Amino acid sequence: MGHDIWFNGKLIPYEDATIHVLSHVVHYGTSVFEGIRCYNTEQGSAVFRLPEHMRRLLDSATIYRMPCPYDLEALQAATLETIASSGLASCYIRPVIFRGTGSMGVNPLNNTVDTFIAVWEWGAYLGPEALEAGVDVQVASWNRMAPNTLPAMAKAGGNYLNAGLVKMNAVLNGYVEGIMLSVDGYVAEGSGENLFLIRDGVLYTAPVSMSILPGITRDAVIRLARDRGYTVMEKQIPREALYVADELFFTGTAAEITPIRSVDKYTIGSGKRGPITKTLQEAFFDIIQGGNDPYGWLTPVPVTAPTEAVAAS
Ligand code: PPE
Repeated sequence: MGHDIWFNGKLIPYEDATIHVLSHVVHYGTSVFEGIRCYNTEQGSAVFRLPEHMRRLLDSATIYRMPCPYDLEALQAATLETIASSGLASCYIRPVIFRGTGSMGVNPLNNTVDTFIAVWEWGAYLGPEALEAGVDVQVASWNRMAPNTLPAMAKAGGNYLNAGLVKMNAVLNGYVEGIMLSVDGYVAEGSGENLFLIRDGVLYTAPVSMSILPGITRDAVIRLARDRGYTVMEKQIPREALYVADELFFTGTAAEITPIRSVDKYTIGSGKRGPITKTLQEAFFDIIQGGNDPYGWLTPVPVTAPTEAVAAS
């Protein structure tokens, strides 16, 4: 069935990776997590920005006062071990730190802090055609959380109750995704992606003060764009700027760089992937597919001896 899961320090069979119904996380959403991708590059399997993801995971745990017994190095080693044991050349990686059993009630301080890492195969997040054709989206009627309610910088399980409402409405209305506005009505991000807008050759994206998740793909795209001579500005984007954009795209580990071809049935640009979006996708794919790594963003997965089953296939 599924691949072995690294649970509190060791790999265990998929079937055995279970938790108790009275775990704190089940009742109160007390988990922090990451989404990371391992790519089968032309130079071998490699994980994209592994230290940056694990640092954000530990930051999320710190914000929620979850003392994780594993440090940055240990989490990276555990990830590589989990991938290697799966035999997958490319996969999505999901590390989670959560509050387990101990006592009931809101206070999590007396509950266990448990850590696991799972891997699975995951294709294009917003549909197989999306990376080229682009997606149709709507502005969500649910806002991103206000500052000083839930910490937006933490990638916490509970945040995704809000994201789930946005995603369900979008899908039930016939769209692929919803764009959330901040509490004061500026563009924030998608339910699981950051957003970039292009107008007259300049890239705009919401600042972290708009309660966005500070995306690692967002950071990579800012870097790739600036190094190609584009101006990138982190500033407040009014909702209506979406409707008159030349190009729009989402960024995220799962979504990678996905063009947006319409918002609220306004056609964006020519209704197809725009030229700057394509340039940035190509730069990104040169790293994750080609394995060319000018920024040091790839961590190679150590090659293990193939098992009989793998060798036979
Ligand atoms: N905003 C949100 C709310 C978000 O969940 C993600 C990642 C991003 C921005 C982009 O961040 P980064 O991956 O560091 O570039 N969303 C993850 C979870 C998706 C899911 O459905 O689960 C992801 O892309 O892995």
